[in-house]
Amino acid sequence: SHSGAPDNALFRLETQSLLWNQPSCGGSGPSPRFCHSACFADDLYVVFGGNGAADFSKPLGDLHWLDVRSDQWSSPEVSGEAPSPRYAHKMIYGPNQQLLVFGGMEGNTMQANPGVLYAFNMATSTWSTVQVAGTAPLERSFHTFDFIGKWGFIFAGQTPNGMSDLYILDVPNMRWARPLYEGQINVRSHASAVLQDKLVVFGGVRDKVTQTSKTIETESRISKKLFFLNVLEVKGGTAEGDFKFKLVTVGDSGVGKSCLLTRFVQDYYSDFHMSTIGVDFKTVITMVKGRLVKLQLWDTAGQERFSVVTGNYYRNSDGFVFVYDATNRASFDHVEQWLGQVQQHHECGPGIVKILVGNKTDMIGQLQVTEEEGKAKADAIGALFIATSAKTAANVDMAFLTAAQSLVETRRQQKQQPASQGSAGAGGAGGTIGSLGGPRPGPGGARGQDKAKCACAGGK
Ligand SMILES: Nc1nc2c(ncn2[C@@H]2O[C@H](COP(=O)(O)OP(=O)(O)O)[C@@H](O)[C@H]2O)c(=O)[nH]1
Ligand SMILES: [Mg+2]
Repeated sequence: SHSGAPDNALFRLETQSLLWNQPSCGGSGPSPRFCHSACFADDLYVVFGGNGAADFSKPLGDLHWLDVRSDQWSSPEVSGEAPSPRYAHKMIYGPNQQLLVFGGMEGNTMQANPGVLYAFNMATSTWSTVQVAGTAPLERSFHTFDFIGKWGFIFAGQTPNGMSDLYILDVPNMRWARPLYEGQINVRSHASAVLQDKLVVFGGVRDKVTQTSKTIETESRISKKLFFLNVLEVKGGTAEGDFKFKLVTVGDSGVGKSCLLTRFVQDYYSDFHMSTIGVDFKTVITMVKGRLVKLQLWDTAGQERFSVVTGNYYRNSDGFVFVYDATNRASFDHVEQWLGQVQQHHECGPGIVKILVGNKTDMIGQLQVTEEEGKAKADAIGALFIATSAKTAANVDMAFLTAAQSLVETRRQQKQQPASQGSAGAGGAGGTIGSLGGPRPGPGGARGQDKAKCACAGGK
């Protein structure tokens, strides 16, 4: 019907005959609802939550399932920490007979909090919250959540700051990871499906952020785009071992280093940034070409002067993120001095990645440094170049994930070099491999082999 009221009819498409029918089911099924979530748990078609009123005023928290062998509905007696009534969440059926629920809305507001993962144990009919390591995706709704292999994929949706992102829930290890993927898709209320090792995303509402002089406008339109997310080059899993890299941010005070890190790690930005004292680091686990990568991101807090930043900060770093403020020419002119400072404490050998980041590109009318100038300087100092805005999130993921990708490639090339070759590169402790301790990447990642220098690494 088109009365605008939620519905509770159940339809079934016979895939052989392509005929739709409405099975007559026994038991009492779910009340009329929309924006609920449903998935199969073996022979049970499970429905959880939703909203019972067209004006979104009746969030629901009940659980129902239809046994497709008998076409009988039932509603289990549940115990434990159940999620509050919600809609626009997503539910998947994971291993160990567990339903996993992420996101959703209770009312009309959302906060920039990390999302909570709920589990429902089908064997014991018990709800619980799951402890997951790593940085959780922000609270969101109208996202998708799919289970492929051993991983749950949470994609985009509506977050308090409207940004799209992709998170992987590594289910066996209960750990959040963020993969590298090309292109940023701001989408919500999309539909997803799994095709072998690909996540297929169709439709949704896409927010396009356009920058005119001095203004940023968001335009929403309904999409008919079909995306294939090839993130599942991860099929090989993490058997080869993880990479760990230390990345250090460098640059004048006020250029936006802390904002960039906060945007990358928590997908959050505020104009009113509180600075902390001392040196701080954040850890992100990401996925690059099927390998888990742990990025340790170091940030100085306040007092960025050449004399103050000490060798400890740079020691054993695998990469340097030089940041300038594109609306502040002095901060751009200081980049060479920062490089000089780094080089006093660090070898900057061939395995090291350098990235030059021109930040605050959202301030169109006030730019003092062009991208061309940025690129030229990056070339001159053997760095990659990326223009970002921590405020709009433009290219922020790209900046850090490009660094990670470049390091992974460099390490792979190094592994292929015989240990005796190319030892012309300055030796010594300068943080190449082994910087963070713990297991090092790859098969045969013995330190002797790691010391092999690669003439072609670093920079581009
Ligand atoms: N317009 C705009 N302002 C930014 C951006 N990134 C940071 N800021 C502002 O610049 C100020 C300094 O940022 P912060 O991250 O503390 O700089 P840090 O000293 O390098 O860590 C903050 O007050 C932010 O509001 C950006 O991309 N665009
Ligand atoms: Mg700072």
